[in-house]
Amino acid sequence: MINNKTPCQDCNNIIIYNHNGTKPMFCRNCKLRKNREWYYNNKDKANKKHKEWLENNKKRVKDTTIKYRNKNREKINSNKRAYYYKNINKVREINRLYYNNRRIGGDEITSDDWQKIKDAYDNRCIKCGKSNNLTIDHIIPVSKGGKNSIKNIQPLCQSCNSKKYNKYPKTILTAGTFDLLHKGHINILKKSRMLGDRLIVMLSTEDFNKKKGKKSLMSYKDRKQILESLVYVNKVVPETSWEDKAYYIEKFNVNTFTIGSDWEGHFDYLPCEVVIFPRTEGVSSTKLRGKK
Ligand code: C2G
Repeated sequence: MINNKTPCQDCNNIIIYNHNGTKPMFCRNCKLRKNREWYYNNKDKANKKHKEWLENNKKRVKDTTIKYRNKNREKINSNKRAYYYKNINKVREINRLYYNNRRIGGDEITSDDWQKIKDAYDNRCIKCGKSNNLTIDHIIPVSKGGKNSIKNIQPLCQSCNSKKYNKYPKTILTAGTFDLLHKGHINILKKSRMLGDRLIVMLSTEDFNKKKGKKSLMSYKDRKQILESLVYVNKVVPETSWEDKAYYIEKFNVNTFTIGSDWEGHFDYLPCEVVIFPRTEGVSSTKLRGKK
C-alpha cells in the first residue's frame, strides 16, 4: 500500500495517508481539538444535530447499546456497584422518589422538587429536627385521599414518619395582609408551618383592610398568588371580617392559630391554641412602601 505524506496545516506534524484517500488537512490531534472547539462554540447546534442523529438512528443506537451491554456486563455492574456504594443516600433517595411516584401516581415529584422542599426546611425533619435519612411524608395520607403533590409532602426522618401513620394533619392557621412580601412575613410563615403538618393563611381582602385602617399596594389576587407559591403555605383563604377566624378554625379543624407580637392579646378568645411569634425587627410593608 502506497502512503503519501503531508504536513498538518496547524501543527506541521507529518500526516501519512493512503494515496487513494483524500489528502487530510489536519493531523488526528488537531482535528480532535478543532472538533472540541467547534463543539464548545456551537453547543446548541451540536446537541440539536446529535438529537436528530439519535432520532434517525434509533435502531442502530439500540443495537449498539445492547451489544455494548452484553459485552461489558461485568464492567457495567461493577461501575454501578461502585457508584452505589459511593452515593448510597443519593441512590436511595432517587429510588424512594421513583417508587413513591410509581406507587402513588399523581404529580411526579422530581429530585429537584424534593431538594427545594428540604432546603426550605433547612434539610431537617420538621418534627424532630434530625437531618439524616429524610423521607417524603404525605401530609394528608395517601390512604386518606392525599395527593402526591408538592403541596402535600414534607420532610420527616424515617422514625417520625413511621410514628405518624395515618394520623390526621396538625393544622396551623395564621392571618395577615402580606403586602410587599418580606423576610418578616417569611419568618412567621416558616415558623408557623413547622408547628404542624399544614399551614392555612387567612389573607386580608381590600375591604377588610379598610376596616383595619390599612391599604395594601398589591391586590388581593397578587398577594394570594405569591403566598400560594411558597413551600410553607398549603392553602390561602380570604379574611373578610374579624369573625372569620373562628369560622375557619371550625371548618379546617385548626389546632393552632399564630400571629406576630404586634397582635399579642388580641386573639386569646379563639377556640384553639394561640401562638405569638416575635415580630422580625427592622422590616415592614409600611417601610417598604416608603411611608413612616
Ligand atoms: N410580621 C412579622 N414581622 C414583621 C412584619 C410582620 O412577624 N416585620 C408578622 C405580623 O405580626 C403578622 C404577619 O407577619 O402576624 C402579617 O403581617 P401583616 O401583613 O402586617 O398583617 P396585618 O395587616 O397586621 O394583619 O387578623 C389579623 C390581621 O389580619 C393581621
